[in-house]
Amino acid sequence: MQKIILVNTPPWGTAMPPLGVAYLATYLKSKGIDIDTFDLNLELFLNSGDKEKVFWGLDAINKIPVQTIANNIFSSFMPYLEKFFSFTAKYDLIGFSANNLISTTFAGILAEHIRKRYPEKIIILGGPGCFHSWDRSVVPQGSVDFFVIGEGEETLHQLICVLRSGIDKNGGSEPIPGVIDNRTGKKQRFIPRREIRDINSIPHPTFEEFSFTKYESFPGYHPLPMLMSRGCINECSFCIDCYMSSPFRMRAAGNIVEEIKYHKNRYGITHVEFNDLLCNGNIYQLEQFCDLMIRESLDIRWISYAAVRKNMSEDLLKKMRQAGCTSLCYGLESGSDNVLKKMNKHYGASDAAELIKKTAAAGIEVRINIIVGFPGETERDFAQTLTFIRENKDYIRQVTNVSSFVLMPSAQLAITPHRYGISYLDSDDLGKWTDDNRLTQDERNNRVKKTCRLLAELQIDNLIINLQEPVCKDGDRGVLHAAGEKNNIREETKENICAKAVFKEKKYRRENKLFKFLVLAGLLLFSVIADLYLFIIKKIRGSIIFPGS
Ligand code: B12
Ligand code: SF4
Repeated sequence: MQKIILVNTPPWGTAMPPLGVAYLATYLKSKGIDIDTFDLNLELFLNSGDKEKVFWGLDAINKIPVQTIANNIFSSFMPYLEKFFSFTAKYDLIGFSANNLISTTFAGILAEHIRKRYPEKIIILGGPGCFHSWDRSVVPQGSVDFFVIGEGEETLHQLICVLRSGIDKNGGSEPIPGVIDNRTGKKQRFIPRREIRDINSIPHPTFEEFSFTKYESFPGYHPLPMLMSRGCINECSFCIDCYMSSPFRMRAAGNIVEEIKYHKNRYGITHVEFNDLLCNGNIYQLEQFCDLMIRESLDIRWISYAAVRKNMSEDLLKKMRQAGCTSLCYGLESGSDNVLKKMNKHYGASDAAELIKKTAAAGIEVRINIIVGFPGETERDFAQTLTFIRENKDYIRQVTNVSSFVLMPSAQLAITPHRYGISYLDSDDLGKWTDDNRLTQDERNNRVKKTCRLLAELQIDNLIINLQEPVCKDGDRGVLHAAGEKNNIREETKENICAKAVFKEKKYRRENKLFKFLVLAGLLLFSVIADLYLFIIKKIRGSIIFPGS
């Protein structure tokens, strides 16, 4: 097992090389393992016409069933993919990187074809798109040998070493932490891998495998993706991202700045897009990073996601601006204290308003995300969100995502749905739930539309609208290819796929009203019998105090 290739699968961003694959490539090379990479996502995008570009749309996943998109990408690029399959012939191990459910579905199709042509190849699938069981349920059985769950550096390295050593052939190897062995199709023991504690020890990506001129770039804008941290400090009740790479760890200021200098000197980058879940998980270290950036006068601009935190001072925000920060995207989510509390956010609407004002005053563009239709969100709560946007319109540059709330199976909310008043209306469709206020999917979508109308009225930019509408409206169908339509596609929403996989594994702790009733009835019966027993004892002996006591 000598030749290895890592392949980035579509759809994913096409403005910059994929960060996950870049990290893995540099890490393996640092361990003396020679590998190639291939950005299939970019190549297909560059070969696509207007019709196919729809599949790369950020909200395509909410409009068109995932299998439809994956099948259509496959049928649209068949001639190109034929060449790709022949190209893979020279590799012994093919590692697909999947960033979302569409890319996992697409990687599954590719793996199935490669398996048919070259049964001896080892095929591995990793990335955020196959982290959860429901994501993996879309991969055809027998196509992928191993799934790598979570951070891939150490896991992939160990897996390659074990496969190369041949120990594994005799079935003698112990389960590798972070790896699901999918070869037999039977459930195997899975040991999660411990996160890499000291993330300063991970060599930063060199990106030397990627051809920069191919990525979309604008005059004066030459970005690269980076991470200053891994994980998150919070556990919002609806979130699943915080479990993918936990706990929160931040790189030392010097370590981050060294990487920026490297990319600047080698590639002449002008911008950095931090892909962290939040850049302000450790305020002290963030400040150290800003101080160093200012001292080094690197003239690099950067953007990031951030959490609303009460301890973001005016001074810090000014320093961030001075250090090159031009935009922060806050996961603000709601303008209602009631909803923010249910979300397990550690701030109220007034804290958020204060922070975005301070951010804008420091000269940093404010982007926010909004979720509407959260379980327990009343008409009044929703109105408060709209009022929040209206009152703070002068400080908000963009509402990046307006999303109808989606129940993700491993989020706190879905594990204890009764605590949030959620009841399922259809066990096969996670989209079909209601809450104590009888909030319906239609109403959730209505609230998205109302929010978007307000944004249009206030002339606030809005990038992604995540509606949870019935799949494949006629308008969307128009963009699909006839070939894909004939493929006997199962039309399922993202939520359908989640629900089926999770209900099948019986991971859900669904509120069982009958069970609750039986327990209560049992307790009642027990106390009646106990009372009766004591009453009879008293009648017979004249006292319930036993002799000698
Ligand atoms: C930045 C980002 C984007 C950027 C990407 C910009 C870019 N070019 O870098 C943009 C805005 C384009 C984007 C788009 C989308 N995104 Co996005 N994105 C992210 C985010 C925040 C960070 C990804 C990242 O760079 N991570 C850092 C790298 C180093 O980590 P990594 O990729 O996970 O790689 C590690 C491991 O996974 C593993 N690994 C990775 N590949 C492989 C391969 C092998 C063989 C092995 C062994 C291991 C392995 O090893 C790596 C190193 O440790 C994640 C959040 C998250 N928690 O991951 C969401 C996330 C990946 N995105 C997500 C989604 C859904 C989307 C969109 C569909 C948009 C949408 N409607 O929500 C689109 C995708 C379609 C499209 N057209 O692009 C979801 C995927 C959920 C899922 N399981 O399906 C995530 C998890 C966020 C979320 N919960 O909604 N996204
Ligand atoms: S702050 Fe963001 S990433 Fe962290 S738990 Fe909350 S929603 Fe998830």
